[in-house]
Amino acid sequence: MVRRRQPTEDADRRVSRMVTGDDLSRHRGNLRPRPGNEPRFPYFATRQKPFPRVDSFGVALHEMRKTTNALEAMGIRQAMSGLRRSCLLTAVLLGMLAFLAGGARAQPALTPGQGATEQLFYLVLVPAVAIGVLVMALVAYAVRKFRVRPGHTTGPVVAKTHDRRLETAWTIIPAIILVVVGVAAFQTLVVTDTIPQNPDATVIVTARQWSWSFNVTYPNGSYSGPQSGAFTVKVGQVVKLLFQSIDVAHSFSVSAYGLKIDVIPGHVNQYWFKALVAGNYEIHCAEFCGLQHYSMVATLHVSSA
Ligand SMILES: [Cu+2]
Repeated sequence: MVRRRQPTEDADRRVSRMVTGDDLSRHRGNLRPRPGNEPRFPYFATRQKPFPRVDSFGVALHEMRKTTNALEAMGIRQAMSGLRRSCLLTAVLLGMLAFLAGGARAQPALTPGQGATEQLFYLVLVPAVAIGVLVMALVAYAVRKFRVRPGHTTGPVVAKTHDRRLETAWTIIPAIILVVVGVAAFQTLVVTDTIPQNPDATVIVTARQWSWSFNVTYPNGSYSGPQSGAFTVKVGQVVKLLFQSIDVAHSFSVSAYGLKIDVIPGHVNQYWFKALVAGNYEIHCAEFCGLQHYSMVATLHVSSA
């Protein structure tokens, strides 16, 4: 008895001949190897169970199996390729993000240090999100394009494993990004951590369980304090801060300024700020220092000059 080929098998062969050599998806997944059609790479021959040969929605199986390359080989062009669609989506998301970042930056800086810190934050955030979105889009594209499809039995004739230009690009571009971020981070540190030599006011901040007190001294020798729970400076004054603790470790934090520095017993830390906008700013302790740590708050009053 002569076994007749099933019509669907003929369709398989016809379609797989139409798929061009650079389509990696052909070696993902196997049907049961038929004589003369054994997979060239045994590694990919693990699947023994055939894929279900259903004819869903009245569409012939070989019609469902056409890849992008097969469509191109037949002279049919899609309106937009998957990669182009991914790039467009990435561009739209980046535009939205840049818009949001621009809105957030529209507020004026409260101190030079806060402005520099926020600038660095967005300089890192925007490219990081862009790279994340790009990687996710490429993964989604690759998952979709190279997914397992029935009838894909052999790999490309010449498998591509190296691309010198691509590898050079993905080495040099991250190196440039790291250098830019590193330089920007040091520039920010110069702004935030350079303690001024001739401040307009020096504030000795004393921390104890569980309150803050402040002694403000001026270059002409006058002073105010000690005041508990609040102190006042003027807009534009360069203020030097000296921190001491009389018991345990605390941390002086003005979150609106992005300013936080540890207050350690036996060691005087220094910091500085220059208020640019009048207002009242909350000071709180940012190091757990005992049961009433939560109540260790104070207020910085900035009066207009
Ligand atoms: Cu504390």
